[in-house]
Amino acid sequence: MGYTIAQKIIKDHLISGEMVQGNEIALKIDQTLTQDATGTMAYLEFETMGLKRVKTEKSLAYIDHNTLQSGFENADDHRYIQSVAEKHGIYFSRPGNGICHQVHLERFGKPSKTLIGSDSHTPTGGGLGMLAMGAGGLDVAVAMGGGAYYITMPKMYKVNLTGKLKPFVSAKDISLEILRILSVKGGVGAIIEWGGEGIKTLSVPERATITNMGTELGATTSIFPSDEITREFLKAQGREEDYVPLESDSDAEYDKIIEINLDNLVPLIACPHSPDNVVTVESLKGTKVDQVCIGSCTNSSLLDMLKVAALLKGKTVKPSVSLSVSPGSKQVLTMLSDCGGLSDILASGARLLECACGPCIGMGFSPNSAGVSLRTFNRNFEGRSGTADAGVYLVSPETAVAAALTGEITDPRLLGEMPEIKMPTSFKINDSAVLTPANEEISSNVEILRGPNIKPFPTSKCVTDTLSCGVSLKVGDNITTDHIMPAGAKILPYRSNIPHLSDFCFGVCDKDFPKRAKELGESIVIGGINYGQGSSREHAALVPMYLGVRAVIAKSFARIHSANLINAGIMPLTFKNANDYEKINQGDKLTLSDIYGGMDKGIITLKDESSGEKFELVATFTERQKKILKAGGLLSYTKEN
Ligand code: MIC
Ligand code: SF4
Repeated sequence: MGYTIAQKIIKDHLISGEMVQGNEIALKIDQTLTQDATGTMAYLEFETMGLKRVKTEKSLAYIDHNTLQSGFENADDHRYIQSVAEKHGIYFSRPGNGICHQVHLERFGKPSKTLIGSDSHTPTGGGLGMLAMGAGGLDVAVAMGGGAYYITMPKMYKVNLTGKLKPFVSAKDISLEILRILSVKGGVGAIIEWGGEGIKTLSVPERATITNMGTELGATTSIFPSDEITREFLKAQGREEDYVPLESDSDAEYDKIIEINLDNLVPLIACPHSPDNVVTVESLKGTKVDQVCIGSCTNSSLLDMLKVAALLKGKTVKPSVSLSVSPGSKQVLTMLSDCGGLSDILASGARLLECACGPCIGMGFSPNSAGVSLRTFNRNFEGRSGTADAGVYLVSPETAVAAALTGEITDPRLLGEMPEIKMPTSFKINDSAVLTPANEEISSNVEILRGPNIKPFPTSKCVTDTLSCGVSLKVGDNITTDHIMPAGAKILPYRSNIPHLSDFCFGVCDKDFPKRAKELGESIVIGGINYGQGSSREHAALVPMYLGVRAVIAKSFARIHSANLINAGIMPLTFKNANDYEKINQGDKLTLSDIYGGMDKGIITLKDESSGEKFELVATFTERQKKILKAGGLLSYTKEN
């Protein structure tokens, strides 16, 4: 049997484990990236390991999330990261240089390499044929130190594209179509390979839009072959030498094959509050729109921006709509400006935001109350925009422009002729905003700059053989990390201050949770299907850990969050019988006994002391995970070892 693209990369990077679906495998990691909102924590963890220099081929620290400096906190964190990077051999991408995934794609990603990033949209690199995965900060810290990255050997899915996109239908619509087909949990445990004749019509940035948004499927990652289109892109970026061809074998086997005919695709839109809530744009026509945002790591490439500029040229944004445009990188912004596209965008009445995540993570530009916001982003989770009652819709750049010009949801095909946009054959290269680390001889002189906002890493407790405590919270299906640990301009500056963050934990679901959890001392959280979907933020595990959560019992978990819980010493357990979920109530007292024996058997018994009923919980942990839990988390485990 032949290999899929991902299996080939896994085979070349396998340190231990068997490439058998469901087995734990350890991978060698070639590149890492961090962003600032998860980076401070990752570097504090890296420092704790006591290593002098990173051992990867290339590690980068990007500043793109917390660029709103409304107090000393973010600026201090940036300085901290910059100094750690300089000292430990990490390249530092300065604020303003762009969104980590866009810059990484342009300047550093390489086909056939492995990349992990402390950000769930790291799979953007799959557009270049990399095996790129999102991970918790601690996993990234370990990889920087030369340690392996552990994943469960995924299933392999293939999406075959045929045909060619019609004008005004774009890569984003392909992403929305696959979300419509598979849902936000349809990719869990799988790597999605994109292939078929149709991919030959997609440039690298378009492919990257698709692999970026594959995160919303819950997939481990998504990947495209590395072909002539990849070579052209790398050549245009002045790094043709990074090109290596990569494709799956003709007899590779897949667990699922999905066919999408691009000829039949129409403009799509994801409705509040989930990226898989997808309908046609046409079906919502006439809905009044208050705000439109174009940008984010999904749709901020030069290609996207040139399209937007061409469609806005000579036209004016409706007075009732506020339009923001954030180019993905300094390269994109410079080239957009040089060709005159930026002037066309500004002349239309759009507001230019800096090359950063911005509104995507609620860092400014929150919508008006109960506002309707159309965004070219990848997530529309409740409250994420910063306005609790806003309705956020996810769309392509074409659909975003149509709404900005008409003031309502409008099928972009009504805009007339689609201007022809070509990718440049050479990009403008200027890496001045990427700082090279100090060399080994002088790095010991580099002083680490720590601000007062950086609080010590919270200590976790070891998993004991018996756990007896109350249920502090019961939540439903598809709870996102934005529910567990919200972001936004008011909270994000405290990403290195767990005690302060803890006041906001689960704020979207229940404002009293932090107080209740503290009163209980130790507690258990009950969740539904796909618990912890969304971001890679380990804060969604570290903060509950700080508040005394010892186990989360759910119907199923999202991959990165489940790993983050284990890393924080919290047991992720699933109901053997999903209906038992109904029988446990918030406030019940639960006892889990013989936990160690149960971990070996794969089943732990739970007694609900309030009802007297007993239930079975699935506890399938690898030997390594059991040791991590018993040690009280990955940091203690790593130190012990
Ligand atoms: C996101 O898109 O949710 C984020 C902000 O980029 C996160 C990381 C974070 O929470 O800092 C992610 O996707 O992992
Ligand atoms: Fe930034 Fe948004 Fe992309 Fe997350 S999804 S990395 S917040 S642009």
